Amino acid sequence: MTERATVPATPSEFPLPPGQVALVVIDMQRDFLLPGGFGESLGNDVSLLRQTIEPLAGLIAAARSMGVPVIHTREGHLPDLSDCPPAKLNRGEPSARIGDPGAFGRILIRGEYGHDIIDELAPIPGEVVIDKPGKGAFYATELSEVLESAGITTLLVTGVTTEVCVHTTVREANDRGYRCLVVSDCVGSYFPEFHRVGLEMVAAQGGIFGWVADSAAVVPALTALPAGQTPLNLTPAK
Ligand code: C5J
Repeated sequence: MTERATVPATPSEFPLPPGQVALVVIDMQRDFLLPGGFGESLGNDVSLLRQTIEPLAGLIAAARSMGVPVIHTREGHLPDLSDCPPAKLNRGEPSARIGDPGAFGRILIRGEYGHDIIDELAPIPGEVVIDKPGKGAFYATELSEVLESAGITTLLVTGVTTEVCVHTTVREANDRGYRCLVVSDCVGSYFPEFHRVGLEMVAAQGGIFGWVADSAAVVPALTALPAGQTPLNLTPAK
């Protein structure tokens, strides 16, 4: 490992141990990001999420070029909604609920066009895609087994939204012993204030949940890793 395989981060430097790093891309799905989709139908400004696409595409490219595994997640439910608790399905009074018909198919239902990842960040063959019914990527998924089988200890966490699925996943990962760095320009929220505070919460108190740095700091450290060090025994998507 060279000196550059350490990310200058808040609240302290974040080393990238060769062979132990994965890039996690959370819920970059059409339902959340496409103009005219579910997210926008709830009154949200999707451009706040879409500004993550370009830096995240660059980060994913850097990870792929170094053999660092890229793990994608999708929030969504089975067509019969048997994995969607009533407390999630019925809360609030949104104009459209999970499972209702939307502009891109049934909202947040596995197999629908809107549930899948946006074209710009589509997984490539061999990359793991974790389908999750909750906000956190560890709850009711195979993520723990995937990471353990590959010897991953360190997560670069990206995606949407900062204060919901990114935060929940970082908290779950932190409790499971993973070191998490949240890449600030590669996570996004419909609420700028929640985004800002969400990032601050991760790194506060000496890094209570993890570390924060932008992609301009992460990419040089990633590309300083020895190429191809990461074990390739990740379980691909079902
Ligand atoms: C939300 C997510 N916000 N991926 N999902 O409902 O953060």
